Amino acid sequence: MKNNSILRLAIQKKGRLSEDSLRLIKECGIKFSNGTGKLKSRAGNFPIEFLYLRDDDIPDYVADGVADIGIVGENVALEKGKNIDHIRKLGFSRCRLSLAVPKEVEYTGIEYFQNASIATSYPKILRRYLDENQVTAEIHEISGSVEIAPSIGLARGICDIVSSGSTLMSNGLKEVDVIMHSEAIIIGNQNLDDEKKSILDQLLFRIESVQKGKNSKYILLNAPNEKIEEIAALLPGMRSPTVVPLAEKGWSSIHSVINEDDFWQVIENLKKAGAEGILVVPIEKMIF
Ligand code: PRT
Ligand code: ZN
Repeated sequence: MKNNSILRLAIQKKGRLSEDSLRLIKECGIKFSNGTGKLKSRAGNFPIEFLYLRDDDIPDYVADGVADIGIVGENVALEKGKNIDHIRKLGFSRCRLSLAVPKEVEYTGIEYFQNASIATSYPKILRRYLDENQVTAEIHEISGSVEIAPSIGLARGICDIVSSGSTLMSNGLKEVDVIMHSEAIIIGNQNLDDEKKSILDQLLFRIESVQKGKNSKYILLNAPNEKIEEIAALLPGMRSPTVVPLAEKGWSSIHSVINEDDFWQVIENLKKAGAEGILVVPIEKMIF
């Protein structure tokens, strides 16, 4: 690899994606300083440069090659993005893009919006969804405070990002249909050269290790030797569990890795099978 090759990553300057995007980069062991007000900065120990931008601008910059890759919500990638690759989901900034109507409306289905007007900042995604459902409606594109549109008589309903639902509730609205679920993703330029692709692969490898670590826990427990086989069968682990004899005769310590998703079920089963002194420890990174 030529040492002058550098991958330019666009991240949101200030907003809901910024903190988690920077945390992920740090967890990948990449060191940088991001002084406030900076437009860009360079990592000290990895060939990557950061561009700090408004999230809505990131898909275009990536498509044009001003940035090589970027982190945005899938909602923005789909709305603004043309000719970009969707490379990897990142698991943070989860939300949904939904249709909402005044709470007193008796909503029976998407036909409610037939010939109605809908306010949104996501006209492209909304239009596609309405077309798929054979609904003809007028779309009012507005860039902020979409939730006030029904109360000022601008629209019959809205299509907006929902997370906890409290914004809808405090504006007298209710969510009636989810158009898409969204989370932060890495998007990429479609014509990266081999050197940039190779840096991207290294970055993705690190991200994957961090993500796998987060989804897993290291577990240590004690068990009587005659129970080892039964307990080992409950622990899928990376290969098979490590079994170490304890000083106390007839007992062993068993170590393994378990998945966060079935964590409590596995613990229950281990206790039933005779496991004692169970310790569960977070994993920072997992390399295969
Ligand atoms: O300034 P810039 O253009 O960069 O930022 P922005 O203001 O456009 O975006 P920002 O920082 O608000 O959001 C960035 C991304 O975070 C979005 O594109 C989504 O992918 C994701 N995200 C996650 C959210 C939310 N949760 C969210 N709750 N984006 C917006 N909201 C807003 C929503 O628009 C609504 O006003 O929060 C309100 C709803 O929240 P609840 O919790 O009341 O339901
Ligand atoms: Zn934005």
